[in-house]
Amino acid sequence: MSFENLAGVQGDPSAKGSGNAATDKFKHEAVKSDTSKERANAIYTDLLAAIAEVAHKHQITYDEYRVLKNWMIQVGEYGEWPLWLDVFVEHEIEKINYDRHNYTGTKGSIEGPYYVENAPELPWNGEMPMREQDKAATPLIFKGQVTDVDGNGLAGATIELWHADEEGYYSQFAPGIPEWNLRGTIVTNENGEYEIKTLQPAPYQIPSDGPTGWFIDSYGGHPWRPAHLHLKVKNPGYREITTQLYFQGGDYTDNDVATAVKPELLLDPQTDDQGNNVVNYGFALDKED
Ligand code: MBD
Ligand code: FE
Repeated sequence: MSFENLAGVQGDPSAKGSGNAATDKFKHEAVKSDTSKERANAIYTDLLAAIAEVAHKHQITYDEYRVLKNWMIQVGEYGEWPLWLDVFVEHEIEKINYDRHNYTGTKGSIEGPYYVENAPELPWNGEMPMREQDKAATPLIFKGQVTDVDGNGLAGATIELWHADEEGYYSQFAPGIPEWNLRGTIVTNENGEYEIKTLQPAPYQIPSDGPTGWFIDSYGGHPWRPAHLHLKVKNPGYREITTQLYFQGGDYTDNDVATAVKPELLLDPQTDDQGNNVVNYGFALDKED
């Protein structure tokens, strides 16, 4: 294991920039929970027992303990807790909260650290806001219908779509990108349909020159996620879906660093005569319970 450059590292400003932006954004969210003292006690007791078990099992040394402390300080200073937690923990929370219900609609996946609410509205057949340079990527025409679980179209449902540009940057989490680049809120037509033009995303390397990257290096892992689209689909009276869509056969669909791929979420776009990738995907929303 190599931890020697942990202290006083001068990371690339992009990792620190997107990290701290994600932390600042999260700090503005009103987070609260009505967890009781009894439940907190049960959770913390088991959590500390799990830590004790690992420490004993692996006979953790004092040097290793100090490296952990230093690393945790660095994750905070780089603003990477949203990144680290969403990559390594969120998928378990998502699974627990999905499995608790008898949902039959579209599967969810993790939100990740780069969602921003209130992206500008787009018509059902619009184009995602993008720069001239983004148009060098292969266009992706993403279309389909939002329905209930019986297949009835849901008019006026919203699909919030956000994804990285061809260099792997998300607007509002990296400098120099227009505020709402590759972010939009699509409103379905009277049949629940949508058809949106965006660009084909590429495999994505999570910011890896900060403490999350050191963590991954330390165990010989890789920092890649498969190419993905992020989505939130909403319609009043229905369960809100937060999910991601991936591309069949794409790199890292089998070994996503964030463990967030599900087979139901793989797209298989076809190329049309104009060289666009075209894909149809239907979202089925469960009734709120
Ligand atoms: C991402 O784009 C992402 O989707 C996740 C889960 C973590 C880091 C960056
Ligand atoms: Fe992402």
